[in-house]
Amino acid sequence: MHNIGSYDERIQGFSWEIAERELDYQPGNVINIGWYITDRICQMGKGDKLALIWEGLGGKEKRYTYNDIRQLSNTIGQFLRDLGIQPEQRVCLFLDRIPELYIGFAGIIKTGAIAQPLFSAFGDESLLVRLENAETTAVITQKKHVGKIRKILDKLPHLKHIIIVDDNGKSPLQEREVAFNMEEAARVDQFEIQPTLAESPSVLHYTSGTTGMPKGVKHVHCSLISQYLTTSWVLDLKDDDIYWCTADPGWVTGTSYGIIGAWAMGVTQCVSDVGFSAETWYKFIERHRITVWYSAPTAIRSLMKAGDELVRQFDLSSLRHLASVGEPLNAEAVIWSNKVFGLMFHDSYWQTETGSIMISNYPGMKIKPGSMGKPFPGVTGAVVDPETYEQIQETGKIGLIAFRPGWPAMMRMYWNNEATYKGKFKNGWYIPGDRAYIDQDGYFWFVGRDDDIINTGGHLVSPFEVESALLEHPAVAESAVVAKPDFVNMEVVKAFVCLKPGYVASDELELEIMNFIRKKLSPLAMPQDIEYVPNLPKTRSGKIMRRVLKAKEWGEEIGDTSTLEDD
Ligand code: 6R9
Repeated sequence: MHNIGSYDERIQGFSWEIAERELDYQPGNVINIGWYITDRICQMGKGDKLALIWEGLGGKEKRYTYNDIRQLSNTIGQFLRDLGIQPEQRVCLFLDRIPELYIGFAGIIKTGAIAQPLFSAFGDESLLVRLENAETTAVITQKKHVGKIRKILDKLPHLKHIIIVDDNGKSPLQEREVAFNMEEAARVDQFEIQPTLAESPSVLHYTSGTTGMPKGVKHVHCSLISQYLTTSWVLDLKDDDIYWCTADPGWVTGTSYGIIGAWAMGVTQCVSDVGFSAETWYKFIERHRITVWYSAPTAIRSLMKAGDELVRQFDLSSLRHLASVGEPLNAEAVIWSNKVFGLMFHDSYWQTETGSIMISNYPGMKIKPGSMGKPFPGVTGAVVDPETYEQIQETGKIGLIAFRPGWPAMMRMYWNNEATYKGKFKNGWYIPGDRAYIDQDGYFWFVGRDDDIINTGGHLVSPFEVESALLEHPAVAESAVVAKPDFVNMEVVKAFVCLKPGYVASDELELEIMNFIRKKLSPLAMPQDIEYVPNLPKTRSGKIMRRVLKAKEWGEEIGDTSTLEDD
């Protein structure tokens, strides 16, 4: 029996009280996610149960029980409090997928501070804009990443502490740096957890903006209510499951479902910090007898590419439920997974902003391959007219996806950016910025994004951010960045570049520019292709028409170019 029971019955008479009851939470009371994902599970008698099985390079493995993560998160919390970290200050996690990332997350939240996870692959520029915008007080990081912080330290007056978790004392610590070793520190058994309330801030995730710099999405402690119930009903976790969420906590999937959801249910999670290859992933599933697997279309398409024969070399019979998020999940991928694993990937749709799954295919419900499924019970979803924001009643007509605000995990604000936040609400709807249609059975079908943001392997990259970084290269006069189709990543970054006088187009220069962006921003934001052009198509008002360049890449009709500069 699936946790959700029958979808249609859950829709009738739905109330978030179902989750509140299961969490023993009463509105108005203290709610601290850090307590819920560690102490509460121990109080339920599961202190000796495994919370985390971690694997790193070179066959390293570490295991932590719920009592371990309770004590270790206390230890980190105490260390932060002793440093003087105050509730609601931002503490950034700039770590590879090591145990300190997962346990540190809980530790930060226990103090009432706000956890700000960032991908450790970020370069100094990506890091700078996010730490500057959040006015971050402390960063928890590793020796190998500290150089990137040192480089930008002068520009970060708010950053008081750089906490290094793997300092070996070999080279001297520099200004504002302090060493903390989670494994060696004296374990703190009793810690006074900050009595946060439903609306107290908990997590700050950065997501790419269309025209401006990245936006900090502020979440609050009661997001737990949605995250818990969606984990239960969509991912269908049960007490004896071994769960693997492949997402990095630098991305919202890695926190909402790679830390909070599963631990709030007291389930054993596995984490791999080894990187992707089809073989290592299958081995990981086989070795740990993974039962529930939450992944992303890019990974699934890479597995498809690796072929059916490889799958047969492993015993993957432990798997019982598969789910996916981040980009459109092609019908072929769903059909393929059913062929090779005997299970279909269940697509789910949501955003950093929504904090929890909004539209999904549920266990036990008929899957239409290629469809995102139906709104989560308790969430009112629709498609609306892009001009009037009136709900579209007509079956199959494309409009903007829209949700009625009111589910617990919804963002509460874009950090220091109320105007952009307000702009996301129209006619009483929250508008995520994606286009879709609804079929006669109420299933949602994704059509595309309503903006220029590039979705590369599930990661959102802002053309604006890449263009800004490109301008910092001495050879670049002007550039336009668009999505280029790609089988595995769905989209990759492509840059059209006009060179400054005196620079000559060459393959070496292309490589140099690519590398420049990789270091400044991240490997994902790095253009996979650079095309030198003498000039860029622009509107009469001087705006670059990315649409024209993108249509060319995708072999589509260019559409209305009446505002094009030299038509
Ligand atoms: C969780 C997450 C959100 C954007 C979203 C949409 C795209 C996510 C999708 C999907 C098609 C799906 N997206 N899931 N598109 N089908 N199942 O991905 O958060 O990084 O904020 O991205 O990703 O465009 O608006 P985030």
